[in-house]
Amino acid sequence: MTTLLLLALMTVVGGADCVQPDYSAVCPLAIDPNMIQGAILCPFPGDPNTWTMVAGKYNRTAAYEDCEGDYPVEITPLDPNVTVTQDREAKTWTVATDLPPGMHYLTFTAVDTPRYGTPAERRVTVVVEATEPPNEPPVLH
Ligand SMILES: [Ca+2]
Repeated sequence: MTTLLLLALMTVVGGADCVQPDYSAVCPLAIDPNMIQGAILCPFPGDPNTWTMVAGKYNRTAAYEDCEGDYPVEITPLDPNVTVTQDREAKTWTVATDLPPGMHYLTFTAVDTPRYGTPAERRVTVVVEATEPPNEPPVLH
């Protein structure tokens, strides 16, 4: 019940007041704190109850915003095996990578650059645990 209330609160606050969501309070995985930079994001946007996946291709599409309105935002992954594409019109960012079994900490840096003034940077870490896929031996007839 407390978790649901917290999530509802985070959703409302995050959308209305441009506050960075942080799901560290609801993440059930045993996280290595040394691997976390910034806020923790769940692997499947809109589903903070799912933190694991079967190893393989991983895609994640979510929204981004700049609190002041329309400063250009550049999102880059720290891991060179991860790619990020941005749809600047829809203001969404899509992560694509391949995850072997194990814990994964995908860190991203978002920088917005006003025409005048100092660029502002934020880091977030998407946490996900990939499990080995089921594998039965082949069947011969
Ligand atoms: Ca800004």
